[in-house]
This record gives sequence, structure tokens and C-alpha cells, in this order.
Amino acid sequence: MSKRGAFVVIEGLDRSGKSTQAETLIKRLQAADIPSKLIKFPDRSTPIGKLIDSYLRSETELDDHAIHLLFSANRWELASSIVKDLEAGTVIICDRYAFSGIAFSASKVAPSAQPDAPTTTPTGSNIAPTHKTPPPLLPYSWCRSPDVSLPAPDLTLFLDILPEVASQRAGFGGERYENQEHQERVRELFERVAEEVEAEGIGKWVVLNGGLELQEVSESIWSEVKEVVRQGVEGELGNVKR
Ligand code: NYM
Ligand code: MG
Repeated sequence: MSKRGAFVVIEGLDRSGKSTQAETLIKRLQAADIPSKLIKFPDRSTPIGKLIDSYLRSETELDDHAIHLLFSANRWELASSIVKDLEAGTVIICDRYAFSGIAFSASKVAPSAQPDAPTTTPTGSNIAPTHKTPPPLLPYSWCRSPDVSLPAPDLTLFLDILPEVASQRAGFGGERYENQEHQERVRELFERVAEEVEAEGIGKWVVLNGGLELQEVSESIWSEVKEVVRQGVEGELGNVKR
């Protein structure tokens, strides 16, 4: 069996540098004459992607379940072309994937359940604000389901950055979910996703320091991918598991 292209996903919080790094990486692959393609989720160009874009800009309201399913459907729209490209030997660099879908949706909480809002007991006495994580709007396992069976990445690079650092970067706050509290919960959810991916043993999950200088991050990415993108992958493409 001939080798296929590697499926590499870059994940992280908003403003963690994913898009910049994905572009740098694809240029490097092209300069090395390695057949490669850059894709991004959400893909805002499709009809489903346009609904997602409008939701993220707060131009439309959608039920939390519905938007979650649309994000997943947006991946399913491209799933067969991803498989085709990988089998043809093309490396796929993917800016966000199903892991963002799980982490961003499963970290949603009801506005009234935001931490730090002092609550009042029936007797009128104030309860001190707690920093306990409020209950999620969508169960974690429900959030995972729609992406089950999608092609699984061979390698996921998580650009780790502290939410307080990300929130200081230019452009932060323009879209839904771009607030520090949500990003803190997203980061915790990503940790859970990472543990599960590692336990499944289907693809590799690597955490890289996204707080370094651009070039240092690019180099750390390159040292993780260079072998697999040059040599291709021997085994069959995996699937996202339940
Ligand atoms: N996002 C992204 C989700 O909530 N679910 C998903 O499945 C995906 C792929 O959309 N805040 C969120 C993460 C981001 C936002 O992504 C838009 P980007 O990479 O900023 O365009
Ligand atoms: Mg963003």
C-alpha cells in the first residue's frame, strides 16, 4: 500500500496564533515541494459556513444545539474531499477541527450561571461569589457525538496560550466566545479532549508554547511535523471515536 498524506490539525484558543502559523507552515511545505493544502474550520464560504459566520458576528441568534450541529455539518461537508486528498498523498494542514467544536460548545454556560454574580438566599443573606465552574448548557458527551466517524488527524498541535495573554492580543473580543471567562473554560475543555485523544491512541496530540515569538513557534511546529510530512503515513486513516 502506498503512503498517504499526513492530516495535521492546529488547535488553540482565539488569538493563539493558529492562522498565522498554519500559513507559515503551508508556505514552508510548498517551498519544499511537498504536495499540501490548507483548510480552515469554520469554512465560512459554504452556505452552512455563512450561517456560522453570521452567528459568530452576533447578527443572528441560534439555539446552542443547532449551532453546534452546524459547526459539525460544516466539517462533514468537507470530509470526503479531505479523505480523497490524503489518499492522493496530499498533506492537509487544518486550522481548527472537531476539537474546537467540542471545547467551545461544551464550555458554554447560561448567562445567569456566570461566576462571580452574588446570589441571595431565601432569608436575604448574600452568598459570597464562588469560582466553581457553572453547569454546562450542553453535555460534553452530546457535544462529541456529531463528529464521531469524521477522519481523525494524525497529529494535532495545540498552541497553548494563557487566556489573559490571548485577550491582550489585537483583534480579541470582536466575535462571540471571545471573552476571557469563556476562553478559560475552553482551555480546560481542551485539556480533557487532549487526554481522551491520547488515551484512544489514534492520533498524536502535542502541546506547544504559543506564547513564544512567532519564529520560535514556527520552528517548534516544523520540528514536530517535518518527518511525517516528508515521509507520509503508512497506516490507514483513523476515525474520530465516541
Ligand atoms: N468554533 C470553531 C466553534 O465554536 N466550534 C467549531 O466547531 C469551530 C471549528 O468559532 N471562537 C469557534 C472558535 C472560534 C470561532 O473560529 C471562529 P476562527 O478560527 O476564529 O475563525
Ligand atoms: Mg477567532
